[in-house]
Amino acid sequence: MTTYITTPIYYVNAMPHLGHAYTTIVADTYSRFRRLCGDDVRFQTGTDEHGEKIVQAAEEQGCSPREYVDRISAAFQETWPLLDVAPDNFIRTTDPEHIRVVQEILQKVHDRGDIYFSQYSGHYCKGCERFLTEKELVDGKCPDHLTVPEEISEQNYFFRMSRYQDQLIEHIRENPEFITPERYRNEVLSFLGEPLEDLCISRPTTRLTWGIPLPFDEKFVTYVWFDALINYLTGIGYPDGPDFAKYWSVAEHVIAKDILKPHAIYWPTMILAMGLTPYKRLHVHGYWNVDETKMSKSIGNVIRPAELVQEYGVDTVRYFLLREMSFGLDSSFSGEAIVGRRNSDLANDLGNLFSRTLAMIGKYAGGRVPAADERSVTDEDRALIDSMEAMVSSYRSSMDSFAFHKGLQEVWEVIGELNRYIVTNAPWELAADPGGKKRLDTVLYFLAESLRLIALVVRPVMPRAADKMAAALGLKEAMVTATLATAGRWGVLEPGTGVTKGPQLFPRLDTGKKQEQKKKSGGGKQKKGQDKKKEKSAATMEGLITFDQFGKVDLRVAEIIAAKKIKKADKLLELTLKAPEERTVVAGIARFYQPEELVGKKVIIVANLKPAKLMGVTSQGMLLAAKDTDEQGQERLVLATVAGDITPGAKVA
Ligand code: ME8
Repeated sequence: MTTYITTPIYYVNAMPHLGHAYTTIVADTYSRFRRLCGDDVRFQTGTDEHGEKIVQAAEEQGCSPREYVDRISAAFQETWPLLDVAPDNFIRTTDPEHIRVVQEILQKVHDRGDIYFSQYSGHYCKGCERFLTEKELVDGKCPDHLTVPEEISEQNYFFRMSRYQDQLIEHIRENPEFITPERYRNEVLSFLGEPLEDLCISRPTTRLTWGIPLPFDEKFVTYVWFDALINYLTGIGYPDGPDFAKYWSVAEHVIAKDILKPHAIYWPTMILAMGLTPYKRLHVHGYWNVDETKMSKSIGNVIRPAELVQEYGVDTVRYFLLREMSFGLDSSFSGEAIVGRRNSDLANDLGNLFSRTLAMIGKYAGGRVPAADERSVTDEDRALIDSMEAMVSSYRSSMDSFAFHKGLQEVWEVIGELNRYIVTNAPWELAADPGGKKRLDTVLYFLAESLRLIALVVRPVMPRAADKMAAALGLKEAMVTATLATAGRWGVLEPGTGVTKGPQLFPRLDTGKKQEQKKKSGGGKQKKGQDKKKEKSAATMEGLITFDQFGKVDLRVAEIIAAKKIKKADKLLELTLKAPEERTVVAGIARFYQPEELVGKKVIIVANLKPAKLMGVTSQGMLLAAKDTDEQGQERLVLATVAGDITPGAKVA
């Protein structure tokens, strides 16, 4: 299979920021994922360098447009390697080859009768670099830039977009995946419910010279969109290069919602007018805000990718952005949120699982992955294989449909299962038991093989962590570069493979220190209200939680109405609770309570815990209990119960 994935080409009137970084990391992750699936992939990004905004920005900097675009384009090109973003092509709209192709296409569309000359007057928004329709204005202003558009009347060239309206509607209807997520497809279809106006595609040279001259009238230059969108063709050698034939039919574009209309309406109609078939898929994501506030230079809360990487490390930044944002919806960035994900998902869940497993293989198996003993494989082990294989398959479909957050969530669910697997199997107890060797070997093999699969699937998101994991697990080069089809199944890791306990994958970030550093480095550009927010989050970081955070835990009284042992798990009991609806909870209390003594007890449960599978049983909550050791060093556990007349389901607060 073949994949062609692109980002927008970014305007050089601003330096790279968090929003640019997100889109480009998404495209990079997707390209790595498709390579993992064995595809021949081409990934393109670049810079958009013509237009009034650029001339203005250059004037403000006191340099020529040429000097200015070279400088900012270089800043974009230097940023991507810092984020481990590796495009195959970086295109600039000032490249001579691009200029030649734009002129060739303009001529072709003109010759076909789809470009005409006409008088025009309308509301021109400088920020959008286009005329806005009456309907788009909100209180007479551009809704995106909150400025009153200029009334301009001039003669210009127009693209006969209206001619392709019906064809476009049909194409969108026949191809449900053409624009995703669905909400954006619906938005476009609803816009197309009204007659389309033709698109003004030129500026007179009396008003703008920093653009591509129209081949049929030198007194005009192209309007930015007719120039910029064509980059997706130029970059693959339109019209007759071999790469064009190979990649155009599979083109996929990633953008944010701000440029939906140009990509979902102008671009496909332009393509139809050229006699080509439209791109394959358009993936539209939401906007990143910062601390719930719009990112803006005047507020001083613009997040720079290079600083992020320096502070948190590239893998953490990539993981955070993809895990935190539900693709398609807006999301908010905060230092607290990224540190939270780093410490809980990466350091606690994945990092600890990895270091504990390697340490145990070192201690109990001489640093070599032992072979699993067929006869000591339990139902729990078989359930684990099923979970791992199910994870690989759902990860694959989530990543393919750009639900990165979901793909990662699925991976982290099995990481949670593996951490529980260590607890229920207690390898240290097996090691202390003279007859426990075979079971111990089996448990260690299952852990190592699961980690190999996890290293494989996290690779597109965190290439560096995946490399470290592969090296520590002693994987050979061929295993590291293998595709999902060959390496994404159970049982590939060879017993006897030597493992090494390298440095920690994700050391915990000392949150207190980070806050301190921030204060020292004068990260105080925020508004006053935001400073307050920061103070609040500092309190959270030092181990205190806010009332709101506590309020998120739904504690309830539950009555135990049935209890039974779970086969082959001597520490677990399966409980049926009334709270007030019936639910099942698996509790690690079998060593402390007999099932029959539990029925009728009113306990306290965490009712809104994400369900988790334990030994094949889905547990929907957690019981509260107190634990300590008696004088002989024996562990004790007592459930938190409530006395008195209270209905099951009552809230504990
Ligand atoms: O529109 N959150 O360039 P541009 C998420 N040159 N993504 C964001 C974002 C935010 N807050 N801010 C920006 C242009 N982006 C044209 C494109 S393409 C043929 C021409 C990202 O520099 C997002 O991908 O304004 C958005 O679509 C893009 O930057 C806009 O970049």
